[in-house]
Amino acid sequence: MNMITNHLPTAELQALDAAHHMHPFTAGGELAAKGARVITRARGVTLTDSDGNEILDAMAGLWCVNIGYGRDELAEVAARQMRELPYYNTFFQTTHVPAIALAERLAALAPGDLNHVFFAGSGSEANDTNIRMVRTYWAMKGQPERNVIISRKNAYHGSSVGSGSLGGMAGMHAQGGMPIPGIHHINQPDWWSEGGDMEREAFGLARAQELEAAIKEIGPDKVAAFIGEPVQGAGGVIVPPDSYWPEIQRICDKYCILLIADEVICGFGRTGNWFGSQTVGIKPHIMTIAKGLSSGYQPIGGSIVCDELANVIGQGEFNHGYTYSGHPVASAVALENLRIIEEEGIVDHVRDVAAPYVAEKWQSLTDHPMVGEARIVGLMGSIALTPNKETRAKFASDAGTVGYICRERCFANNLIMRHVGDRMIIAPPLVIKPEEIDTLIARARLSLDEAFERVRKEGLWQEA
Ligand code: PXG
Repeated sequence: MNMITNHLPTAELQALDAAHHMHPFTAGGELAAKGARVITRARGVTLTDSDGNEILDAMAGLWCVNIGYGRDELAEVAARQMRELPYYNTFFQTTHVPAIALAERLAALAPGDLNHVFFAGSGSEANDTNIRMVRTYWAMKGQPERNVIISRKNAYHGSSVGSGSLGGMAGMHAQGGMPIPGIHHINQPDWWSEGGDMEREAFGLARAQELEAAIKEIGPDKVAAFIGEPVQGAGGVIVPPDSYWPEIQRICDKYCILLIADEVICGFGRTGNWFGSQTVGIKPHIMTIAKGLSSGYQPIGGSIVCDELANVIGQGEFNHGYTYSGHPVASAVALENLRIIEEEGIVDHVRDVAAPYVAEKWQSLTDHPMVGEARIVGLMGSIALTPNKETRAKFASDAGTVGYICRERCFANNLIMRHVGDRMIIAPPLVIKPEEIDTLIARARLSLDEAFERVRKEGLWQEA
């Protein structure tokens, strides 16, 4: 067997990768021509690639490495757990200590009566659980016709058939027979792109009221649940107007619709509270969790469920579960991650130190000619690129052309800042220090300048 190590030349690793590795959300041919960037190690907020470049990871991997890279405690817990009990399942009336301890911890951390955890291996799996759980709940309550779940366009809830259907990504729905029946999508609260002449708060209210209109149209006795990310992440860090969530909560309460908060990105400190639901002031019946639950050190997700739902579901057998539900190693690592977040005051660090420090600097980017708005909640932020700040115009080029140029400049300047269309987004590890925030902002500015120059040179500085 060939040993493939970090010591092979980058080009050789890239060729092997292109030959055998199919990448998620990636145009294969394009990647093969260019060669994937090979990441070899990481510490704190910094990645190292196979050429020795040191890159500031302003995306915390995929929004998940909340405590930063390189925490030995998690490696030690994993090794210990692997030696003691590497695997056992939680089906058929068995359990084990790591799953018990993690469920107990999550019940204590989650607000209100969210006291029960159904484990999964990822956010996608957890949202699939949610689809089946809310429909089963209503069926057990004698209302099986209550099976429609309302979500939003441009939401991201995962990539499996169920969770991808819950999500509102048109590009995903176009492939592989999605969405499944019984999912209804309303518009998102994206004021910058879709607000037209409306005031931001009035627009937020109007977009929330689309939920009420949809419920009336579908029939209140047919709607099971509404799902939303407190702050949309993969959709481009869309910070909703303040008016939005209180109105959604009012409508869910009025029609007895279950509220599912997808906390996969917002959870575990990202917004400056333990959960995004607390930041936007909602009381969900279910929270979807993953990512920051283990800071990405192990694949684990789940649904934290309120008493009423868990009690009703518990009256029968819920024919659902995954081989790795509550996996002992993943659970032990998640528990250790939560201990670190708690004992090191990482949520307080976000709220009191990092978020206020970055907010001002992030906002200052709006003085750049290409930046229309800059928004940030806790440590998830976005800037909208535009050729005209006054009118919030889009570029004449295909959406994402300018964003991609900017992202490429970021890469060249050793900064991972993603683009979603023509929005640039950040979600750095929560442990980021003020001086690292300075570096992030300096590299972002430099990359914006270089992108601006290229955009003008290539004749892309044009309004749609
Ligand atoms: N819900 C939300 C809100 C997410 O952001 C999922 C569910 C699905 O989780 P899993 O663990 O199944 O991936 C996510 C995942 C991106 C990107 O490009 C975002 C995610 C995943 C991959 C890429 O921003 N979010």
